[in-house]
Amino acid sequence: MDFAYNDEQKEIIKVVRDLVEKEIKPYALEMDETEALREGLLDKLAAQGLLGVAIPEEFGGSGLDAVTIAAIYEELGKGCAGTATTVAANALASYPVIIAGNHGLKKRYFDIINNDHLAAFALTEPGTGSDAGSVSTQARKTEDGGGYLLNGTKCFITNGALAEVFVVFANTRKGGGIRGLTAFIVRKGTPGFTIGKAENKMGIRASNTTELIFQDCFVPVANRLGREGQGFRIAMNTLDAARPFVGAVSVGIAEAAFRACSEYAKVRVQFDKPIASFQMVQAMIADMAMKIEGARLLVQRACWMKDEGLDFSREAAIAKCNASDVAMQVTVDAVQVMGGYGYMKEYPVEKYMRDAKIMQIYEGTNQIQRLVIANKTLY
Ligand code: COS
Repeated sequence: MDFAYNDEQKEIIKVVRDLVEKEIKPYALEMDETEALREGLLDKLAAQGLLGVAIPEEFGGSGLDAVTIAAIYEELGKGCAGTATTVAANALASYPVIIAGNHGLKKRYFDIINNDHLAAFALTEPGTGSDAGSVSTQARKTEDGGGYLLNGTKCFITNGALAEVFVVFANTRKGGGIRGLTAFIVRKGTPGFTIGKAENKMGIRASNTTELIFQDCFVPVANRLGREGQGFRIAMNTLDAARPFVGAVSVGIAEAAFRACSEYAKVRVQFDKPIASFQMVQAMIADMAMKIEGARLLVQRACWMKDEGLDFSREAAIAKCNASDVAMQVTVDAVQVMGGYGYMKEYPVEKYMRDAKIMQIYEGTNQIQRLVIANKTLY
């Protein structure tokens, strides 16, 4: 068992950390307020290959292992979870193609991302959240059999207005249900495909979240991922792969909040002493440290299991659920340690607290994660 990053991983982490310190952290609040990435930031992220971390090398990506990807996302999470979400959505939208795309589709899809474009994963609908099998977007085969007409609305889609390509889940069976779920690749600008309203969110505000609307949108058979009815399994395998990365971003948020409130506690003087010298504050700091260390190890273990080709579905759910709960607890406590100042936008911890909340919700609520963990533990 080796707990250390290798030299290559250390070098990658250093490059990302420098980028975060210089280009992301100083502008995190500004991006939170303008609800957009700073001009030019996406190009800088793309120039470091961060949009294609999950894409295999043979298709022009960096083909990084999950442990390294998680380390990258933790660094991004320390700087701005909205930016991390924008970038991580590309990995989320890469997995269905890695899992089920044929060679030609992979080449076409990944060439677009490698050309510095964002991608999006579109499963959720107004009536479809935790019950992922209940997708009501329809994919009706055209009479000549050459393709499908997509009709329906997706919501809460990260990168909706920014992405060039989308993985869209629709139902090819009349009655709907899990067995009809099918995944398609749809390019921005395809007739019948429009971007709906952008959401005004509590946190991760630098990331873009929109509706997607499909009205008789023609998608050729060649853009179908796998077979009809394979969509649910593709979605589940994708979420398994991506959930540890939500855990990694959560660890980043928690670490940033922990550091901010620790530094503050050392200089904030009350009753003639730095508040860090008071045992009640020390207990909070110690609890935060334990939770963060544990969360990081669980994220790394889930990623390591994936890299080793082991069954990691349960560990992915554990990693995501635990780390996001930790991020919520730690950020709430960080605000508490900083008192009134923690509540103000002058300090970064209120943003960390808002950002942490979505980690418990997206890519499967923590209730669903507990369900997965319990089922995989009991049966
Ligand atoms: N990997 C592979 N296959 C899986 C799987 C996984 N992780 N989870 C379920 N399956 C398979 C099952 O084996 C089953 O296959 P068979 O019918 O061939 O036996 C099938 O999928 C249905 O499984 P199940 O009955 O458990 O499905 P449910 O409808 O009960 O849903 C949950 C399972 C709740 C786990 C699933 O709907 C889920 O993950 N929901 C959350 C969705 C989500 O994360 N949304 C976030 C939005 S996307 S960012």
